Amino acid sequence: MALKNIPVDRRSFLKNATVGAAALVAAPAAAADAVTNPHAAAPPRNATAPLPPLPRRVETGAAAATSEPNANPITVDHPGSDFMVDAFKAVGFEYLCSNPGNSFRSLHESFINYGRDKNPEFITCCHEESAVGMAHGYFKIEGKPLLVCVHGTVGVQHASMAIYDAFCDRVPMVVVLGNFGDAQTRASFVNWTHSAQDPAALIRDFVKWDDQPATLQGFAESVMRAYKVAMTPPYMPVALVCNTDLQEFPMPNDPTLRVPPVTVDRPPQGDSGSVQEAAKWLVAAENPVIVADRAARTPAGLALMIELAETLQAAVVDRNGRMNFPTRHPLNQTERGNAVVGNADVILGLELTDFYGIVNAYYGDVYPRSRSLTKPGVKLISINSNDLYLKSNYQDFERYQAVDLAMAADAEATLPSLIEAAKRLITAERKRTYQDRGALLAAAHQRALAQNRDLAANGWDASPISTARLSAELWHQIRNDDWSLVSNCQFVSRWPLRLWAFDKHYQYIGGEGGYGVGYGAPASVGAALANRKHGRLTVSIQNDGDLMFAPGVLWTAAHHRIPLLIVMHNNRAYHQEVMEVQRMANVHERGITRASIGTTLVDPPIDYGKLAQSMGMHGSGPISDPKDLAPALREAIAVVKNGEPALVNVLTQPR
Ligand SMILES: Cc1ncc(C[n+]2csc(CCOP(=O)(O)OP(=O)(O)O)c2C)c(N)n1
Ligand SMILES: [Mg+2]
Repeated sequence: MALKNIPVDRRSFLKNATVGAAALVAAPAAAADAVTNPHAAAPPRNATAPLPPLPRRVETGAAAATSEPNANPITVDHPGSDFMVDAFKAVGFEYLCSNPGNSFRSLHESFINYGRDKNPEFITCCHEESAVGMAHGYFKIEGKPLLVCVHGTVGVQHASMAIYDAFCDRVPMVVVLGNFGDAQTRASFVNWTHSAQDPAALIRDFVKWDDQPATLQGFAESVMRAYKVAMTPPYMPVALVCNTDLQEFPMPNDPTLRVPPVTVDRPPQGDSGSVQEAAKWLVAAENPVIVADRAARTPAGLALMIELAETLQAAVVDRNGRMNFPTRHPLNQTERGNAVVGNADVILGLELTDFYGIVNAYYGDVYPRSRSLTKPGVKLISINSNDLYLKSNYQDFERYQAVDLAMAADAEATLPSLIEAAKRLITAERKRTYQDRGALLAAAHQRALAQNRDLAANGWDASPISTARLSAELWHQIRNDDWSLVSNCQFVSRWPLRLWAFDKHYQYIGGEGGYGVGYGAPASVGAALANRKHGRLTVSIQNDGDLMFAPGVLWTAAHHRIPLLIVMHNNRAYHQEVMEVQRMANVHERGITRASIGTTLVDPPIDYGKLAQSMGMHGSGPISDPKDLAPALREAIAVVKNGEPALVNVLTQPR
C-alpha cells in the first residue's frame, strides 16, 4: 500500500537492523505460520490469494531484555493499523485527542508516521477525560466529530464521565478503545489488566453504538457506520474496540480489502401533516412562545430560528444548550422566560430535553414538588429527535411531559417547512396583530436589558470582584473582536448572556450536558482548537473547581499553541455545593457556619497564575481589586492574539 511513499524511517531502519538477527535463528516452518495465522479463523476473501505469513514481533525496551534469545524478530511492512488509518482518513477527522497507551500503540505509530500526523493530527492529552472533553468542545464549534483513542480498561474508565457529558449534550465523537483481545498475545501481565472481554460494556449505557470488529474489512465498515450513526440526530458518541492483533499483524494480502465511502443520513423532518397543524396553531396564537435548547445545530439553524420568530413575531426563550437566538434580538425574552411561558397559549419546544421543567416550577428543598406555570388550555408542540433514540439506565431524558403535538424529528431540519407553512397561513390582518405584539415584546426586551445593567452595577467596586463586573470588563475588551465564549455562563449567574450581544453561532456553545464538573476546561481548549483556524478570539470564564479536576489540559493548550483566554472565576470553592450544604444546614436547623467543610478550596490558596506558568503559558494574578482587572485582561489578550493561551486568575464573589 502507500508505504512506498514513506522515506527512510523507522520501518526500514528496523528492517535492516533485524536482517542480521533473523539470519541467526532458524526460519519458522511455513505450516506453523498457517496454523497460528491471526486471520486463519476467517475464510480467505480471495481464495487464490495465499494467507500472509505469521508476523513475529520485534521486541523493544524492557520486553526485549526478557524475551527469548531465539525469538523471531521481523518487521511488519503493512500493519493492519495502516489500513485503519486509511479508514479514519477517509472519514476526515481533523484531530485525534489521546493519552497514549500500548493497547493502541500500532495505531498510534501508524497515525503519526504512515498518516503523517495530519488529518488527524495527534493532540497530546494528559487525561482521557480531557481528550473527550476537548472533542466535546471542538464539535460544538466546528460541527464535526473528533477521534479519541483511549487505553484499554484504565483509559476507558477515565474517559467515561466525559463521554457521559457528551452523550447527554448530544455531541458525536468516535472513541477508539485499545484492547488486547486475544489471551495468547498479551505479552505481559500488565496487558492482562488492560484487557477486557467486552471493553465497551463500561460505557455502553451512554454511547449510541459500539462495535468490536474482528477483521480489517469489518473495521473499515464499522468506522463508516460509527461516523454515520454518531452524525444522525440525536447526535451521540460511539465507540470502536480496536484489538492489538488486528492493528499489529500485517494486512492480509487481499485485493478485495477496501475502505468503503462514508454516507451520512439526512436528519429526520417532521411529517407534513404535523408541520401544517403546528403552523396553524402558531399562526392563530395570541401569545406564541418558542423555547429552544439544542435546536440550532449549524449556522443555518440560527438563521432559521430568527426567521421563524420574526415570521410569527413570537417570543423566544433560549435554554442556551446551543447558540439558538441572538441575545439582543427584540424577540428574545429569555430574561423573562417564566413570564412569557405563563402567558402563552401555544408553546413550541425545540429539542428540549426538559419540557417538563419549562412548563413547571419546583419548590421546596426536602420534598420537592412542582406546580404548573402555564395557563389552562395552553397547546404544547414538541419537535425533538430525543425520542428516536433512548437508553434505559441513565435518567437524562428528564420527567415525562404530555404534549398536544409531538414530532419525533430534528428541529433544525423541520424549521424550513414550518416557516413555509406559517408564511402561507398568515393573513394581512394577522400581520397587523403581530406588529403590535412584536412592539410589546421589543419594549419588554429593552426593559429586561436595562434591569440587568442596573443589577450588574451592584457591588461594582467590591473586592473580591463581582461576576457581573468580571463579565462586563471582559466584554468591554473583546466586543470589537471576532470573539467566541466557550464556557458555561450558568456558573457566573449568566452575566455574559444577560449583558453581551451574542449573534453568531460560535459565540456560545452551552454547557456540559450531564452537568459533570471537569468538562469546562477541556471543552474550552477543544473549542479554541476549532476556532484557531478561523482566527477567532476564544474566551473562557473558568471555574476553579472545574479546572482542578484535570489541569493538565493547560499544558495541552500550551504545547499545541492553542490561543485561548482563560479568565479564572476563582471563588475558591465548589460554590454550588456550599449552597447545597447550607440549604441542608438550614433545613436541619443547625446553622450554616460549618458549610465550608468539604466544599471550599481556600487553604492553601491555589495560585492559578503560577499553575499556568508551570505549564508553559502566560499566567497572571491573583487579582482581587477590580481596578487591576482591565490591565491584566489587556495583557493576556495580547498574548492570545499572538497565538498562545493565557490565564488571568481573578478572585471572585461566589456567583
Ligand atoms: C464530576 C462531578 N462531581 C461533582 C459534581 C457536583 N458539583 C456540582 S457543581 C460543583 C462545584 C463546582 O465548582 P466550581 O467549578 O468551582 O463552580 P462553582 O460552583 O464554584 O461556581 C460540584 C462539585 C458534579 N456535578 N460533577
Ligand atoms: Mg468555584
